[in-house]
Amino acid sequence: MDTEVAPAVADIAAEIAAMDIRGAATIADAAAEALAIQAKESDAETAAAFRTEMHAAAGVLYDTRPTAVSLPNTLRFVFQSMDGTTVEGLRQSAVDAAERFQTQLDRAQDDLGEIGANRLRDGDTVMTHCHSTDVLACVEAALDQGKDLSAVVKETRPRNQGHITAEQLREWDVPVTLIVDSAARRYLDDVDHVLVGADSIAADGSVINKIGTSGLAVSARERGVPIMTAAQTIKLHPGTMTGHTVEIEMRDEAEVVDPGDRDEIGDITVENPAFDVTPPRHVDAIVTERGQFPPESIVTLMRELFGETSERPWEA
Ligand code: RUB
Repeated sequence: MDTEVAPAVADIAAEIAAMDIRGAATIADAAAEALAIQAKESDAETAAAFRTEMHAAAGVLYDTRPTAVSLPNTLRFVFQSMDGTTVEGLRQSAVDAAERFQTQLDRAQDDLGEIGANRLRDGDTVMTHCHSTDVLACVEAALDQGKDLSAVVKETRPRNQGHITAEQLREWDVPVTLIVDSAARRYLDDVDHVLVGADSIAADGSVINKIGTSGLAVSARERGVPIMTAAQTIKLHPGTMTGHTVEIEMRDEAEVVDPGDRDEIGDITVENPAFDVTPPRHVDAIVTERGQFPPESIVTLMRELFGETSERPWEA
């Protein structure tokens, strides 16, 4: 019989899958919250039953979206910290670990923001793609330092996460120009930096981020505009140290073509990859809470943080 997970955990998983909860850092925060809920609401009578429930909850969360490694990294953190021989002991350690993880997540974003802000000068214009809270932390820290910034924001089809970025920047009184994705090259001459986030960073320094990032990076290189990735260390993908590649999520074609128009177009294939891979040679710096790194040297930090392991302690 399948182990039941707490209804609130199933709800959070459904919200991640539907992208009501989205963005790698926000997904990580929600996954930690969900594990804490599962631990608190468990009525397991034995330590073994409690662990089985926690594994089931982790499995439901893990299966939501495949590309953001922040999700399995969250599960790993909580499971590695879960300790005890009694239900109460395990419960307390899981709840404490989830809370600690969330606190560290917030602190890491603040620290990363300070580091990223140092790359931005007063009067700079930045170009953004998608909506990244790590990128916005850099912008916010630069504004707090008294720098004036303006932004060219790509809308980011098909889900238009650029609108969320634009709204946030306007709340901070940053002048925003919203453009369609295909206009990016034209506007690169007007900007000083391209700022993007990451869902995963591979051991070779490749940046896996919202579809369109790699094309933007190629154009930015051609124009000599520096491209910076803002990514907390929970975006580092330990599995890539042992040769695994990052799975790119393919989403529903209805995000691309309105189902009402589908028949009229005729018999075509529609594909909707949500992410792409930008090779390290097209990225100038990866900014983390541990400092900024040239992409090619990020593996050193990965080894320090994860060792050589890519184990999955959340799997039973
Ligand atoms: C979001 C996306 C973001 C990264 C980083 O994609 O690609 O750039 O997740 O975000 P989606 P953050 O909208 O499909 O989840 O810096 O907030 O972790």
